Amino acid sequence: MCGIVAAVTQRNIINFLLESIQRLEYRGYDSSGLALINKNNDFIRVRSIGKVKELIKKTKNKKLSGKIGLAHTRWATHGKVSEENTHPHISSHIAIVHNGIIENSLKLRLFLQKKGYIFQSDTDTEVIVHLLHWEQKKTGKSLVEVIHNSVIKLHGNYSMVAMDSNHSSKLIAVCSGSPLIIGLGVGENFIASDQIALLNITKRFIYLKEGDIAIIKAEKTTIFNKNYSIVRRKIIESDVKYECVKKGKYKHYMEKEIYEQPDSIRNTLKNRLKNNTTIFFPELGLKEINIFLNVEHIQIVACGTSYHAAMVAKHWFESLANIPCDVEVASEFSSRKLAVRKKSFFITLSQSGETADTLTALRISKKLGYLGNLTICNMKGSSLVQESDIYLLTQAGIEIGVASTKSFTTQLTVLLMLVAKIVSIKQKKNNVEKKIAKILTILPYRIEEILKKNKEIKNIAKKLYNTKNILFLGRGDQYPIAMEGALKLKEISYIHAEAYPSGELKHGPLALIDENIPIIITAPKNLLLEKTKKNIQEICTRGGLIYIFSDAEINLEKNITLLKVPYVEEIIAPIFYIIPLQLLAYYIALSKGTNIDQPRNLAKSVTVE
Ligand code: HGA
Repeated sequence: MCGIVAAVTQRNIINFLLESIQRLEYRGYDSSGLALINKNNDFIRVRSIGKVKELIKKTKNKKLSGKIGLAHTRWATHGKVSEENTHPHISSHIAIVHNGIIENSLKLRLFLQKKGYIFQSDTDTEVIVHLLHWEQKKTGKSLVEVIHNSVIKLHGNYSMVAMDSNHSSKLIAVCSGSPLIIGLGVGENFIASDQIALLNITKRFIYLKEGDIAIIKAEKTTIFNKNYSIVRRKIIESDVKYECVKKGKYKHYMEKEIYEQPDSIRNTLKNRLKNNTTIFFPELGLKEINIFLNVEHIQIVACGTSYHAAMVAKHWFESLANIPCDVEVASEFSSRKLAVRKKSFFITLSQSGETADTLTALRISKKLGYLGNLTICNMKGSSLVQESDIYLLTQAGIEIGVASTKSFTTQLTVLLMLVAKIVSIKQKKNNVEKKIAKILTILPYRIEEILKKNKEIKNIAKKLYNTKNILFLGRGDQYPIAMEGALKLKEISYIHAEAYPSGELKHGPLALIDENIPIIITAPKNLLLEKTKKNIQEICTRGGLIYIFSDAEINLEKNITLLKVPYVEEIIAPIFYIIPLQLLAYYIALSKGTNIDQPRNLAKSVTVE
């Protein structure tokens, strides 16, 4: 959350800052702002509430010019959405943009107020900039030294970029709790929260590590690690294409990302399936194979959509590999005393690899005696990838829509391959692996088929978009799919949606049923179908409006709408059945006219706890 971009160049960077910060808007869209140092070595600051387009409007006709500057798009944590609270914050000759939360900001604010500082905002960020100014005034040291000496006084996360109008040739960046990536140019250098912001300028990136402080000049960058020793960090050549960040023929990123799923799954399978019979993870070495040979329990920790993927994986770990698996929301995992099972292995899931709750859980897990840990993540170079023993990358490509779609189905693809591999390692035979490898090769085609149902789903959406509440039901591995379907709908249409296991309805929620509450059920033809049919009957007799997605024959009573979906192999049914629910949420939101890619109050990549 919160997007940062900054540059030090030989040219006027105003357009670069505006374009790049707009590309980071998915990280927060409460307000945005920028500051430049002009040729007289003065700060020029422009800030605006709302989307970056408001900031662009404000900068028009202003003839802004500067070769060094920084910009920010805010997801407010401290202080309401207002222009005063919008970054950059300035204290005399120092300006900063910040991503994170300063937990002891109140105490520091009181201290600084006593020293005579007058605060212009309610943010925790303004505390940092006055603290830096105070320390510099006191010690006369350079900004980088002052930052190095001051960060120990800050509790919490303080990824930030600072500049000093008395020394206008450099930016100072600090990486703490959320990502900062240096983009290397020719005679110019950049820094941003995400490579997306810089892809049209450079492909060469350095991912700062936790605790790093960097001095970025046009010709040179110098990085200090957390012990304040100069370090060389690896330069990564990005293979992400700039075109990926364009919507192309689609109206919304979310729509594009839903339709990209066959290809993102193909990319995730690429180089991992040999002859369509063997699953191949080059990332797993002898050490990991030994761990999986001995593992007796799996603990998965994740948030949001990734948590739902973990819930599906629990079914696979237990039914295919016979390994008990527990799944927990990351913020809860970190909020209680934990009893760790014997020979347990720890797995995290995250699209961005920067999810603060999940990172905290991983850090806690390292002290608890797990056999090891692994992350399944979409972002190479992210904090979770860097801090985990091993990582398996999903190849979903850049996901910009705040509501995750393709990252969910590619996570599930990797999870199913992983379970199959573990079965082979543990059972020393590969019949399950062979079967799953074969089925996974068909999966992208199955998804292409279900995507063709878009028109019928759109028609259902037209009937539902005015509803206030919707229930989602699923049984077995379809229950997490119901949860994910409900989450998609809540996120982008603001309709209240709840998911229940189908069998649980009679234990309470049945009381809600009347002719005004639609119920969405995914019911693949499997051993559980007969029980689900009984639940459908119970709802029918109480007048509920039922919409069923199924490949089975269902008796059509007057309040049942059946959307017949193509056949799919049972094991991949969760990956398949989420697609119509994603489309349903999308078309409902489209009919309602909500902001689909940037729903209110949300941001992608949740980098605060
Ligand atoms: N605490 C700062 C920055 C917010 C942030 O990083 N959000 O993800 C503020 O409220 O402005």
